[in-house]
Amino acid sequence: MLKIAVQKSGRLNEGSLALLRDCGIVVENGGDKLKAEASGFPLEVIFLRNSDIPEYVQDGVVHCGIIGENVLAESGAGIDVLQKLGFSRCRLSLALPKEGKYDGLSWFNGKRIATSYPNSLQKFLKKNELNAEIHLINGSVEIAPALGLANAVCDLVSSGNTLFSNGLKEVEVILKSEAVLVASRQLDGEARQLLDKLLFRIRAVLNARKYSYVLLNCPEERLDDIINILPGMKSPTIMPLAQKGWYSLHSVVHEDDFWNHIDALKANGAEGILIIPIEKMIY
Ligand code: PRT
Repeated sequence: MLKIAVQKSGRLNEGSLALLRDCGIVVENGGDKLKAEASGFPLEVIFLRNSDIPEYVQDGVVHCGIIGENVLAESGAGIDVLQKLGFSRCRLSLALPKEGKYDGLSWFNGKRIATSYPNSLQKFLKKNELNAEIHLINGSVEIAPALGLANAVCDLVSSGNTLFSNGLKEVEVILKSEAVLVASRQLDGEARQLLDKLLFRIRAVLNARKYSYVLLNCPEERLDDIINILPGMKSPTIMPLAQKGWYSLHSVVHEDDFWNHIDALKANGAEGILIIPIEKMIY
């Protein structure tokens, strides 16, 4: 049985369980349960605080876990990132009162910075040869400048609303983060095999989330142009329509190119374009 640690409650919990669900693994997350056996895969889920997970993985109490990259960077735990998971994206940033004149990194010299991420901040200050004082606060870091406790803050930012409503502006990004699957470096044979199987399912789900399936109709004389726009995984599927001289073309399109491709398809005579989500994608 593979043991995975998932955040008990908070921003990572829902995305983690949704990812497992999309992998065909159902976990009951009711009440104050500390652990639950999943159905659909030999998996035991241990519910922990996000910040505690790196240590549990490092010590081999669990085989793997889903955490925010920022937590791993801060903990410095000796564990491996197996896969970026594409949710709970945020950044660890430096911010200061919006009326302050910011003229580059040297602004921080001699300043006091409030943060819950002292190790990541210390590393950044050292790398940039800055001499600032770190003021450790657990929670509500953004109010520190208004209380006169610090000149600036180093905190997680997602939409930027918290900084804005506290009269702060973001001036430097220290690191970017998203949810990641991490694993212990010492796994026995069975755990390693199960983890490989889980990773295979996760990758199939993540690939599918990045692509859509496209079906369209086009006249024969535009087929080559359309194939150039939509090369597909290997090459597109082409089928004749009942109407002579017309074809149906099926392919996949990546989310990054999606709207550009749709515009180009329309401009090249594609009609009746259907876009369908893909559930799993295995190369
Ligand atoms: O208690 P536990 O250790 O389990 O969790 P946690 O204290 O890390 O709490 P949680 O659930 O708040 O965050 C879990 C993880 O979600 C973090 O470690 C990040 O990897 C990720 N994440 C993504 C965020 C945010 N976005 C985020 N916006 N974590 C915190 N925030 C906070 C931030 O600290 C600030 O207070 O949200 C506020 C800013 O948000 P915006 O949208 O106003 O910019």
